[in-house]
Amino acid sequence: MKKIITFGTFDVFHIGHVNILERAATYGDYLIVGVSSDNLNFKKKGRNPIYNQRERCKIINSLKFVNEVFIEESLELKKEYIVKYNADVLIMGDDWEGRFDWVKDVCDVVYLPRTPSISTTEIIEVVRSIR
Ligand code: C2G
Repeated sequence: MKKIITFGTFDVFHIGHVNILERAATYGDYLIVGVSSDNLNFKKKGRNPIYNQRERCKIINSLKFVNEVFIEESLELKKEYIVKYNADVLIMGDDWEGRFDWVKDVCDVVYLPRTPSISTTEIIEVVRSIR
């Protein structure tokens, strides 16, 4: 069985998130998703997520092409997670192009094109501007 692993915050879940998870699933038989902890999100983006980690995990876990979900506590633990979950391929959006090539000794690494014109940050800005 070929196992795929991917990571993300998946805050304010949107079509770009669905697209990458759906495409990632087609690379193997079993999709594992590391959902960034609230703490890790704060470190990466300088703000707390809108949805907390328990809610974000529940949303991702409810998708029919996702088989397993866990909390990602640190970007540096990527290799440990890949080995622990026995993943054959790491898949990330191409905004991370090259950034995880250092795990190539334990699995294949594939970067997929992002869905254009949508992001959590943009959604938050649009909602903020509505009055
Ligand atoms: N994504 C996408 N298209 C978009 C927006 C996001 O394909 N329009 C992809 C990203 O490239 C990423 C995944 O969806 O692969 C999750 O995106 P984020 O929630 O923004 O994740 P991020 O905070 O980048 O966390 O260990 C890696 C990090 O945890 C990734």
